Amino acid sequence: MNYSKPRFKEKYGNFINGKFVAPEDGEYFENHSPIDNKVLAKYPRSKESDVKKAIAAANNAKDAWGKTSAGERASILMKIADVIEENLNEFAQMETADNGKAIRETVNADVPLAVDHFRYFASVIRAEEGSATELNENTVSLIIREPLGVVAQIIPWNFPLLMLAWKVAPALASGNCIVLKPAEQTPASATFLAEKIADLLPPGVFNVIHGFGPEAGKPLASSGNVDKVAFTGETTTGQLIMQYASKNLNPVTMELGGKSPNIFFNSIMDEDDDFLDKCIEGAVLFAFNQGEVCTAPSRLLIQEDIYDAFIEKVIARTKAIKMGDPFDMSTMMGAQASNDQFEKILSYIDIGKEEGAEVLAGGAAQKLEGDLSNGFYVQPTILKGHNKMRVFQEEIFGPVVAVCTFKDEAEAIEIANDTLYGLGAGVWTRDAHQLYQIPRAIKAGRVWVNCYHDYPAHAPFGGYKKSGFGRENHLMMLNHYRQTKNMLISYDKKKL
Ligand code: TXE
Repeated sequence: MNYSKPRFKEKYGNFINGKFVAPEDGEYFENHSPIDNKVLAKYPRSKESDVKKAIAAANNAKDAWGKTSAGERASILMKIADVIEENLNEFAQMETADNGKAIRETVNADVPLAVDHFRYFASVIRAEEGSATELNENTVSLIIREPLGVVAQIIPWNFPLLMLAWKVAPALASGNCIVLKPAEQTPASATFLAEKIADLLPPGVFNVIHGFGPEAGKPLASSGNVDKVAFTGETTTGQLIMQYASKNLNPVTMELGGKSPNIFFNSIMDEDDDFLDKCIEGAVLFAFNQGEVCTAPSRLLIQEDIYDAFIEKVIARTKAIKMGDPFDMSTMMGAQASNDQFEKILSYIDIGKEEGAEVLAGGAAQKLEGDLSNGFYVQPTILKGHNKMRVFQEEIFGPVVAVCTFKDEAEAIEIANDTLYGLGAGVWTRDAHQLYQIPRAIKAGRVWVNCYHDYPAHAPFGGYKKSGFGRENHLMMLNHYRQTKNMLISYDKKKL
């Protein structure tokens, strides 16, 4: 199949109460494709009054939706999954046009994973059974889960559809109504989804508000008429959102930044075995999704006695990464999501150079031909230095990896944990002791062992330290979207 930029309408509305509506003050913003910097479409520049309308619609719908059975909700979630799957290529093309990521990723990862998240949460709510416990012979304790009501969800631009699925699937499965604000850089797939599922959900259950953080996100997160705020994005924005939500004592879940270590022990170096090739691929995953991943393995730690031999292979593999038209199935790395992001990444490469880091690969913007010359492309870049440098400590969110060596296990753990963040980590080894003990010692919510960047719906994901709190995916996520009611029933006729 030949993939290309899909056709967009000139402008779109907010999705409120089952319909697309214009912003109250008639203001729109232009959304550009980072592939060629051309305008894709216009979206509402929503303000507080639009947000209030969406929240009111969700509140009107919440009682009826909250009373639906798990079976009814599961069957709707299954249908949503089917709709996304039936339109997989359209979703993938839209996501590539909007975010700049390579089509081979949207076709093979973003969209199928989103489908699976809806199917997973449809299934787990069907599998849930009630529980009642006898506390003594006359007293029974019932544990009942109730939806929270209306949840505000604010998502970023790096995996627009998948981050939507991570948030929307468990919230709907638990019986909540939603007001979702996609990132202003990537409004397309949420709008397309709303269009496709408008008939599947009662009006008001799922609402989408477009616009900028301070104008639309802030009133949403600050509202006293929502019952929870879920956020994925930058750590400092997460801190602001917690402040807004705290005024209403609203619970929050926070998926924030990361600076994940990817640690390679000397036992990987066996040239006669495929596992070494797998390790090289694992090291190069810093460039996956142009490095715009909260768990990007952006610090590469290599045991010093294999450093020279291993880094030579990693550099060669990095230089072989094919950049080019994101709609070409053979392209491995596409455009950065925005001009801001592009400039931020290049400025970090300069900071690294100024700090004395050695450039082992890349180190500059990538020039492409024709229309693509206006897009935002950065070469996959390897910087050698030490863990105190800013390029080792600050989230760059681009295809830039900072590499250093370590002597032994203790030093590997020390460097790995010497960060404000604690989202992801990778450990690569053939040593049975290390493959258990090292992950146990790393302060991060997800440690991949002999693999990386796998995100199954049924494995919990979330951060330690400044990477946030709360978990996504896995059935434990349901409890972030529910109240627990305990009913204590006495069967004793006389005793109080
Ligand atoms: O993120 P923000 P930005 C990091 C990455 C990137 C940097 C800035 O390093 O370079 O953050 O990106 C909404 N009240 N990550 O500015 O601000 C905003 O509209 C309410 C890492 O795009 O976190 C968008 O919908 N909402 C991250 C969402 O928050 C507000 C993924 C995310 O935007 C708001 C994205 C406000 N005051 C960026 N301000 C990860 N680790 O996953 C913004 N928003």
